[in-house]
Amino acid sequence: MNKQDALSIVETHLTKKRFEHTVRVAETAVTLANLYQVSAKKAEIAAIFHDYCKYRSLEEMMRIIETSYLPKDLLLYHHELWHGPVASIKVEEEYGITDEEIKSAIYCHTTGKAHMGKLDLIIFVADYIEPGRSFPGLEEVREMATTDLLKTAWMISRNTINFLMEKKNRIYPDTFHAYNDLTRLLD
Ligand code: DGI
Ligand code: FE
Ligand code: FE
Ligand code: FE
Repeated sequence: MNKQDALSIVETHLTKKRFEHTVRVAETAVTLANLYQVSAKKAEIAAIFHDYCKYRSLEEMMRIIETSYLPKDLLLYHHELWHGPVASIKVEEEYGITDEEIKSAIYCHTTGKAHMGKLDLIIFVADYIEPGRSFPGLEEVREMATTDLLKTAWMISRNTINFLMEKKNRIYPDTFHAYNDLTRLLD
């Protein structure tokens, strides 16, 4: 699938703001892909579809989790965690995207997971640092992204867990798995 077709597809499913975020994530992902020697084409497609299912109804997402191979424990956690895994199924069903690296990067973009591959890391990082975002501590993460992809993902993982704990939110196991695995790799 080419970039224009992919953008036209997702645009109809997203709000204007979310679509603009998607375009910026795609640009950021391509930059990171070139910097860290990953296929820019794959990074672009994964980025364009990463939030494809962000605005699906809870009923539809729930049904897809229940009737697919997705882990059922997702249903025990916040519905914000569902749109990545659900999109990884939908892009294959609806657009024949079977590339496991692309599907994986879409799947884990919100939480991360253990043993993330380079494309997973790039989408995880691009979603967090895209130029439209602004919050305390982000500049430090953006700077790290120019030199060390693993350390950057580690910082994001740590920041996300700190943020969620501060808000007394529950934390999905993959979020911890990402942090633990990245910490081990940095040791
Ligand atoms: O879809 P986006 O808004 O672009 O970004 P995203 O899919 O990365 O979602 C980010 C949100 O997800 C952010 O507010 C933190 C939250 N999140 C990440 N891991 C967990 C989580 N929320 C809960 N409750 N539990 C988690 O483990
Ligand atoms: Fe998302
Ligand atoms: Fe994210
Ligand atoms: Fe996003």
